[in-house]
Amino acid sequence: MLNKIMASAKGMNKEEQKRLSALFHTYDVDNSGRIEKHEFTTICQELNVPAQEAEGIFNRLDIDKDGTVTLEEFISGFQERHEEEEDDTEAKDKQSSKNKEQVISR
Ligand SMILES: [Ca+2]
Repeated sequence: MLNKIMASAKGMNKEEQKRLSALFHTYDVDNSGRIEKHEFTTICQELNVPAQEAEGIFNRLDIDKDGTVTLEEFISGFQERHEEEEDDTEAKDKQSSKNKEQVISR
């Protein structure tokens, strides 16, 4: 499992991995090692993220659809989005994604 984390985090700098890890633990209120859906939606409510958007983000992160997001899924999800950004988007789109990320990580 650790190898998979390392593989999916390839190309991501240490600083960013550390930041995502810290962010994960912020969401993981009960320190279960997984973000439960209700933990995620509760925090999104506090950040005034619309429930529908929160649900969409959660579903994207929850790769195996078991209703929880592990650190592995969390990092993979963000990594995939970074790859998408670099693939075919202009700087303007990148900026709007960045803003979204800041809303999530606040
Ligand atoms: Ca999951």
